[in-house]
Amino acid sequence: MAEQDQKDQIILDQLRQIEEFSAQHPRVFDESRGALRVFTYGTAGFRMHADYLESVVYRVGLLAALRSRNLDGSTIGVMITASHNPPEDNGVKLIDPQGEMLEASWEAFATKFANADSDVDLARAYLDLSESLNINLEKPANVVYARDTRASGPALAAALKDGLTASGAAMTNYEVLTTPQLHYIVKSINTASTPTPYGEPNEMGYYAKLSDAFAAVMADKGPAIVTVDAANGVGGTQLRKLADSIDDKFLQINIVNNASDSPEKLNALCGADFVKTQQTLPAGTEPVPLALHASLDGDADRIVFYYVDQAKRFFLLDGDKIASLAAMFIQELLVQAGLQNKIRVGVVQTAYANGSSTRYIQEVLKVPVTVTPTGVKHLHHAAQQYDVGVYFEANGHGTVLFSAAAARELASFEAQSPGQQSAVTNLARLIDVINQTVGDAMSDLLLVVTILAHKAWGPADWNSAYTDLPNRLVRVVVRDRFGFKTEDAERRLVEPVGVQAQIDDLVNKYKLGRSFVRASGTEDAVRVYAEAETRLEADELALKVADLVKNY
Ligand code: 16G
Ligand code: MG
Repeated sequence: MAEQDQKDQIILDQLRQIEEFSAQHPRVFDESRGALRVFTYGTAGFRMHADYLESVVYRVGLLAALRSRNLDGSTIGVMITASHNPPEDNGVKLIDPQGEMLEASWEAFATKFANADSDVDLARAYLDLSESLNINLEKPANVVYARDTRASGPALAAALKDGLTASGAAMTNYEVLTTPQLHYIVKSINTASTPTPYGEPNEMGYYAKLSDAFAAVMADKGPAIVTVDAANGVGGTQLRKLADSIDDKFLQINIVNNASDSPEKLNALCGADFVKTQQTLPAGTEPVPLALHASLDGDADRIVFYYVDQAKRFFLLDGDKIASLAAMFIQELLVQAGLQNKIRVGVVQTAYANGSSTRYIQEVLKVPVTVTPTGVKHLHHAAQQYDVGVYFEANGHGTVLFSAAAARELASFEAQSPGQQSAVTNLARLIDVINQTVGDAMSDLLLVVTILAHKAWGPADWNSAYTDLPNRLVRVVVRDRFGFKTEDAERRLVEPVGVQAQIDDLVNKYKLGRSFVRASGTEDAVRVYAEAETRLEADELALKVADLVKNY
């Protein structure tokens, strides 16, 4: 066969296989709408009831293969999880080569593939995308994947495997992992043959990297003691493995809600989302006063901390508190090293950050704050603008990014005193304690514990830095949430026209009042956030604004 014919044959084979396998993973008919269900790749990929997902996951496999080929065969990750959603849901998201979220321009391609009407249309969309981006379909494609502990996971992973097989991708199934572990593995694979490999590209390498750095930065401190609610998800088993690789003299972890083999219990009355939204203890905990507690979400990329005082009152230490603690500690070390003018720290938050945290970071720590729209990818990119970018959503999703230049500066720094030396050494070790690819509950746990140990602080000392303003979040079902358009990092409504002026009038009536409305990216509703000086006023403001928007 002539070379051109051979090429054509490879492409034709792929298209034929894509159609054949697609017939085994048909789109589900939505009885309630009397039409095929429509999908959108949102802030966290595709996420919905698992019954609808099989065709979507199959098609994500095709897209992952193209994404890899488009990036010269770099390894792409696919994670099957629905995070904090109920057990019957599932979801799927793509991970780019450096462990980052899928590049935004590809989200539309994912949506297009998921909504192709027929098997033939799907193969056509695949060919069209490869032609429009000049993707050579004969080139190798490499994809790795994993899933959380949901009952629907194995069947969806099988559908993904079919998508990868049909498109001729090489694949590795990492079975059950946390989302951040897969991000770590993707980055480690893609940096393996560079001068700065991120880590051993496997699960054991992940534990080794974190535990080595943690042992080094703890040095003569410890043991830290913490009780962790694992949401009955993947985080519990993985955290146990991490804890087993850390000496007891540094850290002792007690895990509760660790029934990952009972997937129907996932996130039920427990986990980071429950604790944050209900502002209360998870089921299955009887805290000792002033002891440190934490909750993970279903895929262990979020964490919140809390404790009770002597009177058994509950105190939440959420993402804003973590960001404040991390920024404070890193800034202190930089000052101690005399590097505060060379390495600039910044914090990235969303509109949901408590106003007290923003004031504390800007006015007390004198650290700049950037506000971005909701969704990790926005915060992550903004954090990359700083030498050290601390980013956290209030819900506990976040991490700290050290720029390559900052890491080099620390590595080559010549200390003039033992104090300077210890500050720089600790900063350099912190880089490896922190998962640089994405927010990671396990790595954030080590970060917080390290800082508390160095400060000799308990959770109440940490909490005393500032007092949260009372706040209230209300979910409002509206006729058309897409009619709500925002500007200024979601803090102001542009549409429906005129509503923002009315919100302003309400807000002005309350001391320290603040409120905003945005369409949810994961549910068919809008969310109203309000804060004010007292609990009563925060509740009242939230309800008034909710009342205002419910008619749109
Ligand atoms: C997604 C986002 C999360 C955000 C949440 C907001 C990622 C990985 N996850 O879960 O960061 O807080 O959406 O949900 O970006 P909402 O749009 O329904 O308020
Ligand atoms: Mg999550």
